Amino acid sequence: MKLYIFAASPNCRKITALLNHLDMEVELIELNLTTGQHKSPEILGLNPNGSVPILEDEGFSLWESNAILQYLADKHGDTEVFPRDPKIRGEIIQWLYWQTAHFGAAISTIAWENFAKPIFGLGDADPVLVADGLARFHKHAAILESRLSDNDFIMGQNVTIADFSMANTATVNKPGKVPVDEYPAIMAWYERLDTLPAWQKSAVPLPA
Ligand SMILES: N[C@@H](CCC(=O)N[C@@H](CS)C(=O)NCC(=O)O)C(=O)O
Repeated sequence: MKLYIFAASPNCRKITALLNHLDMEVELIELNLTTGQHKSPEILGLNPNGSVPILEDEGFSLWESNAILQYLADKHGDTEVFPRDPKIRGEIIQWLYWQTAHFGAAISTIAWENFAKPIFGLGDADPVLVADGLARFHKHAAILESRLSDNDFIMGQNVTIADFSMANTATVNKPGKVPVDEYPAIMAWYERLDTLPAWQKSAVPLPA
């Protein structure tokens, strides 16, 4: 299997953390997003969005980081990170959708405006977009905070792909001025994740 990534990307971190956790080997192919390598005809042939991560497995290509998490966990077998039990599995999938649609989307807006835009030479943060991202962030962070107040990880005592997905912006939160530090249970969960070697190893310094 080949995995196309930009190692500092939060959506790629989800996948590398899972690969480390399950001790799975893939060929990593690093694309430089700052020079547009992800928009080449070859990459667009694998993913018409021209974004990473992309997984390639014997002629089959898969994009969307949360789909890749599920595929890799399933290829590995019945594991605690994505068990076959329909109720547990259904709830993990619920959190994955919620990450894409709500929590992750709000953080993406804030961090893109405050941190990534200048790196890509796209100008200053738009205060209207930042305010919108912050409103959505606080609404959804309160839900995650409540969930994590009684649980070590999103699904209880065990780390699952929902955690690797939801925590993906950990290195971006501070430079992106995402106010996660207003949520103590979320902060404690980030610290708990940081004790896992697979998660630690997936942290890559951000481009300046
Ligand atoms: N929803 C997608 C988002 C993928 C995405 O936006 N990836 C970013 C890196 S974190 C990217 O490749 N951006 C470059 C672009 O879209 O041109 C996923 O979860 O995989």
